[in-house]
Amino acid sequence: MTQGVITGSFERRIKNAKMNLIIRPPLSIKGTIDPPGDKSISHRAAIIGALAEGETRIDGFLEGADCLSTLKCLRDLGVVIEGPYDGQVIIRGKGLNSLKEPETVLDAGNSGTTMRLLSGVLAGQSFYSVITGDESLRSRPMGRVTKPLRSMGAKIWGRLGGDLAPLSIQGNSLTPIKYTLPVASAQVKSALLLAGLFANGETVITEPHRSRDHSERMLKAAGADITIEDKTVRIKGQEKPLKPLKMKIPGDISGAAFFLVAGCIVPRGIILLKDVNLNPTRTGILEVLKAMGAQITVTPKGETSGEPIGDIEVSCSNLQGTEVNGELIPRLIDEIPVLAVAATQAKGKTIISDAAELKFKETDRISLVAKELIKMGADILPQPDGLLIKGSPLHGAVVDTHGDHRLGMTLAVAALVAKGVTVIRGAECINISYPNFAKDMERLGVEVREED
Ligand code: SPQ
Repeated sequence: MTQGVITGSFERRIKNAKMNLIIRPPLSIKGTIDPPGDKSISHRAAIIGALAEGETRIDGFLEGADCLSTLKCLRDLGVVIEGPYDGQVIIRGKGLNSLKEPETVLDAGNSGTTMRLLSGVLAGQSFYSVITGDESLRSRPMGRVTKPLRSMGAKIWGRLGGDLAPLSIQGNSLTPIKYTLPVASAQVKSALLLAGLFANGETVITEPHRSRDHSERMLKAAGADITIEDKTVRIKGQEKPLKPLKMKIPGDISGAAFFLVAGCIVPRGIILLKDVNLNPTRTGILEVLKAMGAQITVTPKGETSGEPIGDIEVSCSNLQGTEVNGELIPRLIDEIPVLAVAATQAKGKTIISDAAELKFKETDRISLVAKELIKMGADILPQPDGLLIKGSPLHGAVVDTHGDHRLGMTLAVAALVAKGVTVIRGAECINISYPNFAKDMERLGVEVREED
């Protein structure tokens, strides 16, 4: 048995060794957290940097397994990358047409963002490539990107007629399309925008609701011909080289969300989260928690790399149940698991609907969030498109992450208010998006123990 989360984390990230987290509920929590660099922005900084001409410098790059998968794929495509060294990455981009045919199968690991965004890039190359991922990623739907990419002229094959990875892509010359997404998705939108760089003319993409817009912001800063009007984005085939950027990646609000909820529900809790990304396409969680009665103070601190940032202070609050649906969903999709924990500690009923997309994440987050929280005594009912939760006390239990990082951290937050000890099996997956999660819990005074 190993104790102390801090020393073991790096080795575990490399070896992906099995690990359980054992958490005892604290009397209170207090402290300051610097959330990890934003995962979505880190992926995009690396990919757009690889297509730019010149040296892209990234500070605060998320060194989680997903973003490391993106760097590995780019290196296999011939891109020269230094780092990450303590969050610093240098990408020596050689332009839009500089990628090389990979000698090996590209491995996106557990990362949907890596596979979907790179599919858009690979579709417009002059070479052949194959991209695959782990068991979870190989079961996630890819038809949402392969179908529109095919209508741009891409040649893509995969299992189930192109819906499942491994995807095999013969790069081709692309023609622009006008495409309306059936469901809001930043990954599909971004894949098509990246493919649009290689198309001959203007690609037009419309979403039913706005999803995160980091690709649009970064492409614009790099000199792409991109315009945004309400829910429609237009991009023209890129004629000039993309400019390399100097970027400081803001803190990830999706990582911060675990501590936002923890601060609200743990008695006498008070947490300050520093330099968090406040992009309005990501701040749905703040709006919902405030509507539930959370005591949250946001102090804006301007912009970093074209993204608004600020500090967020949260303290223990009396929460009320609420309804979450519609345009809010894409603005907090990854925070719904931990929102469910907040709802277990709220007075009354919380109804989350219009969120069927949760079934297609690293796991089916509707059924597994319910299944694991029920083990801790939650009154939670899975619905076809969401969750129905009634406030109820929680108790410690042996629970499982099912390999899903966000489910792992959600259960850790639930453990903070559960009576007795909670054992979280398969907690090594937390390294996918938040390598210092357990260390940050300890920083707030929580007793967290690792067990091999
Ligand atoms: O990359 P991956 O595995 O798809 O990651 C997740 C997550 O929980 O970290 C989803 F499972 O986040 C997605 C998010 O749900 C990251 C993302 C992005 O960076 O563009 C967009 C969202 O997905 P989608 O399908 O709505 O575009």
